[in-house]
Amino acid sequence: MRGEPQSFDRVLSSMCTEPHPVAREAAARFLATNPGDPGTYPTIATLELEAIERLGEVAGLEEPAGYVASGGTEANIQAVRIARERADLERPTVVIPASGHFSFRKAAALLQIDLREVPTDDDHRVDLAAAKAAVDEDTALVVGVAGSTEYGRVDPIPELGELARSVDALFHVDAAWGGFVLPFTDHRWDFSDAAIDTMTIDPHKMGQAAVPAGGLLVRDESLLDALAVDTPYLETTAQATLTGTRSGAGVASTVAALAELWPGGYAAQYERSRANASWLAARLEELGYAVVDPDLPLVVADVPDRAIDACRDEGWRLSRTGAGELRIVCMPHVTRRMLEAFLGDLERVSQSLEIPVPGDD
Ligand code: 0PR
Repeated sequence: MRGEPQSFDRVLSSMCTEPHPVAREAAARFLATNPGDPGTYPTIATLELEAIERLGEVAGLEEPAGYVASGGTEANIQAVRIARERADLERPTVVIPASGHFSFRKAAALLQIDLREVPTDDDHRVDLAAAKAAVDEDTALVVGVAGSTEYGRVDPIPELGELARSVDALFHVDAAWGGFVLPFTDHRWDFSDAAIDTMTIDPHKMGQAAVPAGGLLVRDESLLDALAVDTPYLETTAQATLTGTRSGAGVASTVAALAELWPGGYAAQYERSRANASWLAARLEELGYAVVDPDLPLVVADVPDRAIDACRDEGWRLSRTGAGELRIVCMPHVTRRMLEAFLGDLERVSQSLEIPVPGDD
């Protein structure tokens, strides 16, 4: 075979990153194992219990249950499925901030539930009054986002939990990206802070595990019963995952990364990423761009499309928000030197193409 995986040198758009060396090594070692068949592959099945134990510690959950999913999409779909099964409503609704990840739209299509989208406020967090108006007796699930995909914002999680309780709905927190940085902030986001039933928390994002490693945590093991199907010809009798056969690489690399990095390594990484985000935001402001003040390590700025496209032509991997702004995720592989090189290119292409800075009249 020819071909090499591309390097992360110019990747500023991704929520995945270079796996930590110990995670990479563990993934390779367990590549051919299948935690979907725990009777046949008991070693990886035991490691999965350890992965969930450790994820529970990150998310403030004693006696955690759940599993290592293929990613945040599967974990979110499964959370919606749990709520739908439990609610027993004719046409259940899921109340979700407009900032919710598009995986919930997949869940809605697959599970035939209605999404009721709640607008966000000026700071890109859910509008709580609008959320209150959106819930009713048909609400099976309320979703809160702890680290939103576009702006890295954290919804008022305890308040949303209370709101869900008030209509006897379940409460799901999507901390797919935020879960490995939020423990080092003042945000109230985890199981010890709020009446959370289920959570998505992905080791293959800020957790520095190898893809595919998503995380679904549930407060009470009985919530998984809603997902279980009988498995007559396996040695175990039931399976709660959406996938059947799945690679043990994600499970093993999750355990390896957490054993190596929780909590000190992740805390240090958070500080580095946060400092890079603040620095980048300040530099973009100096250059005259309107910047959305970063909370978690994700920077959004109003940079003209032509400048973004020209930087892309230089090899930079960049993404835009739905509103068209430049969005840069300060993942572990994103260093200060990379950001300096990017800003140098941004200034150069803008000058040579005579692209004006918005608002700089
Ligand atoms: N929940 C949140 C909050 C997410 O940000 C993501 C993925 C998911 C769930 C789904 O996770 P999986 O992809 O593991 O299933 N986040 C973005 C995505 O859709 C990250 C992103 C966005 C990457 C825009 C690049 C980009 O240009 O992949």
